[in-house]
Amino acid sequence: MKLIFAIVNKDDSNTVQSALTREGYSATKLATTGGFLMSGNTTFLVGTEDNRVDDVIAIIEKHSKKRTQMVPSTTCGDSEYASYPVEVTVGGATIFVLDIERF
Ligand code: 2BA
Repeated sequence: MKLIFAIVNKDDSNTVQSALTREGYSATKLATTGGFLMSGNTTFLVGTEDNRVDDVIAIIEKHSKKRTQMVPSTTCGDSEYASYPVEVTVGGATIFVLDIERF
């Protein structure tokens, strides 16, 4: 059995949650905050059988959009060009898959 951690944009979270539920997966949704942008995102915990991990990832991928966001360059530690915002691409989803010892 595996535990999937999936960090998605909060604007996609309801769509991802509905799709996982519709396909029969149990999921827990946590309100989280990205360390870089310091803005809200959503983390899903999904426990499932090994042979269903790819299906879960495909569902999450399908409903998680890529976005670009402007951030002050000071966030990147660049003091020389501090006044210039830089563009970062966020998402679709950041996913970790862990082995479950016991459920
Ligand atoms: P944030 O930490 O707020 O990062 C948002 C986006 O900012 C990232 O998108 C990436 O494009 C950019 N970014 C992050 N750290 C950066 C840095 N040191 N220099 C330049 N740009 C940087 P994603 O990669 O799609 O990540 C989205 C969110 O997923 C992150 O939000 C964080 O909450 C989580 N995440 C990403 N990688 C992670 C990791 N290795 N461990 C734990 N959480 C992670």
